[in-house]
Amino acid sequence: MTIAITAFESSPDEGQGLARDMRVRWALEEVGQSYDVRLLSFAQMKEPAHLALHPFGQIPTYEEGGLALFESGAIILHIANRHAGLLPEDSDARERAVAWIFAALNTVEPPIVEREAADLLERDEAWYAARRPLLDDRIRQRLGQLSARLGEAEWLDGGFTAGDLLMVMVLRRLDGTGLVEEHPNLAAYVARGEARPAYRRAFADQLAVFTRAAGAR
Ligand SMILES: N[C@@H](CCC(=O)N[C@@H](CS)C(=O)NCC(=O)O)C(=O)O
Repeated sequence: MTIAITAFESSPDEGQGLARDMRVRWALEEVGQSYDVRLLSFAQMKEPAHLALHPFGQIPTYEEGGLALFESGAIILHIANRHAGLLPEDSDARERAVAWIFAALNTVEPPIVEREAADLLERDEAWYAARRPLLDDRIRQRLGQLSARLGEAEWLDGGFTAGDLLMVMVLRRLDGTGLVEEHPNLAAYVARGEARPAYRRAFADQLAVFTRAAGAR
């Protein structure tokens, strides 16, 4: 059955692979599923046709036959449940991998997104300069805890799972901040994720979209 996902027509990250379609692309590459990509402008994302798929008018979405999903976590979990390669066979290990999916999205990503939102929307506020270090500290606390848990292991719990895929993508949001590099084991963990052939294919595909859009301007 054909899989179709949505992505930015022209990503604000300029091809850095930080938009959340990258997670879905990577997961599909890991499990060897081909997919089509429907590119959307910001205006199209807020139109009724897309809002029917995604109540918040965002990307990514995922369509497969009669199934339409939104939320990158739900999409990754669906792909991981449907295809071998992203969740362990052992049922306890599988549940722990799901816990890491939630940890990435629910515990590690929120303070990172909060910092991004502050930089984007609050720079001109009088309290921005005072608040910013607090946001960094919240991220540092999570990174310290994550680093302690990862230790010298290659992945978070045994072999590579969907939990690692999402955690690497969440940590990548900190590219250029130096925060991940404060923990060499986390920096190496992200580099291991980025070195996976499936990651590289997904990254190249999303970059090609941006390059084409930039060339057409
Ligand atoms: N929690 C959602 C977040 C989706 C999200 O924030 N998507 C961004 C792109 S990465 C978006 O569509 N932004 C445009 C907008 O919100 O108008 C998920 O994980 O899928």
